[in-house]
Amino acid sequence: MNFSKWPKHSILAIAILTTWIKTVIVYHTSFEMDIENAMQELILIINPLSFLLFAYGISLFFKTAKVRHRYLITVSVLLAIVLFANVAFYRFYNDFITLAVLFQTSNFGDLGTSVTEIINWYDIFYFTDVVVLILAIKFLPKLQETTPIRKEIRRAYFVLAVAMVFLNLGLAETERPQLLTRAFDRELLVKNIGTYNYHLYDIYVQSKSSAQRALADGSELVEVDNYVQANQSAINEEMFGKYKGRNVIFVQLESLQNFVINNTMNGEVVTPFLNSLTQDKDTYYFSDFYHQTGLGKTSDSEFIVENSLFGLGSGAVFFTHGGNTYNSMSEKLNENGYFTSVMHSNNASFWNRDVIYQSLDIQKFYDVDSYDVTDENSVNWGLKDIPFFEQSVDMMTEMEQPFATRMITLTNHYPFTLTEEDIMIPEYNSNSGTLNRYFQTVRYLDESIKIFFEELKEAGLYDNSIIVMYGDHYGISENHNKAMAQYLGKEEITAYDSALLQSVPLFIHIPGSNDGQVIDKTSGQIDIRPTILHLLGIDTSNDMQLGDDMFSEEHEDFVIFRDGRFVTDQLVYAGEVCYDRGTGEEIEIDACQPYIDRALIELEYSDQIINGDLLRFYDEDTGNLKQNVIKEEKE
Ligand code: GP9
Ligand code: MN
Repeated sequence: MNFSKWPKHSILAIAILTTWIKTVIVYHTSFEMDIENAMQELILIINPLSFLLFAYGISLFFKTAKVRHRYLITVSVLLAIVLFANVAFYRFYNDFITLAVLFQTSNFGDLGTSVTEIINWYDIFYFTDVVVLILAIKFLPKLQETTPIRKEIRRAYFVLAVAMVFLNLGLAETERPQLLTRAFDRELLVKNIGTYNYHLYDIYVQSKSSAQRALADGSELVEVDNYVQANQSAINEEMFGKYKGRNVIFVQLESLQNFVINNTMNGEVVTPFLNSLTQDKDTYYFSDFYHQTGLGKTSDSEFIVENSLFGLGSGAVFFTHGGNTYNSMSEKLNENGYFTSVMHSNNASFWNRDVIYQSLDIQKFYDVDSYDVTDENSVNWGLKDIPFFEQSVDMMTEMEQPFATRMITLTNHYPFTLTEEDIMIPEYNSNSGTLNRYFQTVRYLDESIKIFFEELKEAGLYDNSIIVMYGDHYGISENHNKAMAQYLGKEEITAYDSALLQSVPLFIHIPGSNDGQVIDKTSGQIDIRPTILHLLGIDTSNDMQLGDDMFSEEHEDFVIFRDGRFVTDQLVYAGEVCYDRGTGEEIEIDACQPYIDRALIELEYSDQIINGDLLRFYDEDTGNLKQNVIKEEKE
């Protein structure tokens, strides 16, 4: 090879290429990333490039080759350290590093003892690109060392870098819509925007929330507390503690909306088992109950139920505030002798569950690794609901009692697909494949719950438990309005209809209670925490919660959605229009105004608590501010 022919920017090109190739090899050898199609593979291959072009490209601004080379070596060493740190972390936690976790020092207690097991001698290969770069600088002839770099070249170079960013984001958006706004999962982020960009994104999200946290001092809580106290209804004495000591099994029913309950599709009953529960002597069926989730979807509904606070207006609070102090329902249950867990057959890192569950004091997460998942028993997102319930009940028999667990189903999730043998009713006939298939997966979900009840009885867990089941969020978005209008026999779906379609079913099934009823009080997920804790005889009068006991005589028919819409027994407010609930007619805004104001206040208080991490200042045993915390934080 004739070295004198090497072009001027060879060193920069070598730095970019070697780190790029190394990163792609590391993706494939050191992380377990499910690549499902050629597009995902392509995104994975190109995703380190945009960041590397920028990071190394800054060298073009330095005048002498010497400084340029020093800079390139420094960057390559730093990037190698970052990548290797992720590899080491992944070996232990099966997850990528996030700033929030780095600062949760308790995590590293575990890591410290096993560093020697995590790191091997051959890990030196993770620094191969640094070595190649140093050798290249040493041995390649130094051409035109001091000529300054032409502006046009620099400009063209950065135009190319920006184009790479757009290409990457564009491809990622087609593969995963709303990737950045919803921030589902670190694995998905890394898969789509690359490790290095992922860290930038994480730094941005975390610094935004720590700035808000740093500015808070707890004094904001006084006003919130007054509001909360004024809004708590008197407890229902008869119900308080009536089921003390029972196990509680929450079942989050994926994407289940209320419109399918007691309804048919082309003559087929969609939810025969759940329909029977609406008439059952041991079941309270709440027929005017709503989800209150935002972009965090499933995770928001978990958050709302645990904390009786709203999720956030943008992003998923599970991600953005996973390290906050919370006074969760699980924490209260632990204090009252319960063993708390979540059962869900997905990666632990999805929705940042592995991290926030520690903050929520959930004692055990039965994630995908607790289940036997095979090609035969899975579809769509993973383990089918019937084997999920069967395997979960087996694990429940081993749990220390009383226990409280939250089971999260998966099969009735977009794109609503089933394998042939699980199809029990035909598809619907609209222009929306999504809605057409939805009825079939809902039918399957219904069947799985029936089997779940039978399994609980067989395992001897049924009589001593309370089973609380609710839809987590809508399954059919407004993109399918035309098909929905056809199904509901309406001309069109208006903002009024859309709001009412956010109703999800809630069943509180209490074996032996003999008091089953259909309850049409207007309520929402935020009310579950106080309602259930009160049934178990656990006091919540000092808790910073925005929900209200649904069994209270004073419970107000008023439910607020995350985007400011609301529903009462008389009114619906949506699309900035006030509707008479009974007729669906538009009415004067004055009728809605007091509720509009209250909705904004409640959402604002909830945001303040979360953004300021205010519960770290609050002592829920006494209902007072922790004075010492305020002082410490200020020092
Ligand atoms: C993932 C599952 C689905 O674990 O809970 O989340 P979703 O997409 O419905 O928010
Ligand atoms: Mn969901």
